[in-house]
Amino acid sequence: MRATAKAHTNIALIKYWGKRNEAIILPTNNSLSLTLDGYYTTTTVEFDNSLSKDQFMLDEQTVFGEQYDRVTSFLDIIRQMAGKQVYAQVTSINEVPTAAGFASSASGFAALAAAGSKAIGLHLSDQELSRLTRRGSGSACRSIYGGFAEWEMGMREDGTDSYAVPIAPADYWDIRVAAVVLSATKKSVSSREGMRRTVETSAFFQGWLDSVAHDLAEIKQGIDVRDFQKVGEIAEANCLKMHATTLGAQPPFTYWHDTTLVVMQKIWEMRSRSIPVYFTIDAGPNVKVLYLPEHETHVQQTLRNIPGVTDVRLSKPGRGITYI
Ligand code: 2P0
Repeated sequence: MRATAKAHTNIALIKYWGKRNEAIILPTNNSLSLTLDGYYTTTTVEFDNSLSKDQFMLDEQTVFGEQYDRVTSFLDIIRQMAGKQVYAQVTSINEVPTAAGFASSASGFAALAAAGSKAIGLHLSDQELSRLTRRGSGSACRSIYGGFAEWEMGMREDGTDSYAVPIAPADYWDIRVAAVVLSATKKSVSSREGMRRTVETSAFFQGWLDSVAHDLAEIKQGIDVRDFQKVGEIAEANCLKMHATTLGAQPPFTYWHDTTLVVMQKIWEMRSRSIPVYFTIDAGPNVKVLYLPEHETHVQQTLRNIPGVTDVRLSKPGRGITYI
């Protein structure tokens, strides 16, 4: 009744932006990501008949409130699947620095789903595990796999066909990602709220949806032939379209800070000097920069020298779920 799993976070190159069903987390579009090696969560789940409720320890602190509620609701799904009413002790260690602007929910729910389902005796395929993980946090369903993964939105309203599939493993292509950390301030619009507001009110949301199929087809072709320029161009354009939807929402909002734009312009300036670098940005101000290993020293130095940049953290493609 006890299992430990490790999961890495992922960065979306084609973004998940919009839900068609909030209760069971069904997206409005497919998305595609790269799992990263530097950021991960290790979680142990132990189901124990002597417990009268779930317990959740994160980085050696007992967790209460909303974060606890999300974990117990997710364990309820696992219990229901297994047909067992037994509470769990959940112990997680997060190696995802909040300041780097990566969502720890992706690695967190992937590790919880893997450890929890194994501990309770469910023997899930990767596809079943990804489908379960989706219920905790959408982007987490892609973290079941290493390297490139695509979350297929599915057509059914019961969610049975909405899960991630592997596109290429971690050792397929050594693309690097630099997380450019800007002076931290807490974001005022969560990604859940941002997505909801965009779907309900943004004048640009339909345009976003209409463009995703083309971006996905193109980026998959680029990955197939390891065409870095193509993958970078599509990822950057897709990110900009996602962020454009927030400006068309009511009330309008943006995740960008002034330094976000400065970093973007620096990337464009490097490209004008024939250095192949591209950016993507999630629901926050930090910029993630895509580059190839041979440009690491130059890219890192250039980014570190930008005023307002507090840190630059480098990452390689990472592996999928592992059990410890
Ligand atoms: C992504 N993001 O594809 C996109 C790009 C943010 C921008 O997935 O509500 O934490 O838990 O399903 O997965 C952030 O949203 O949202 C996200 P929920 P999640 O990575």
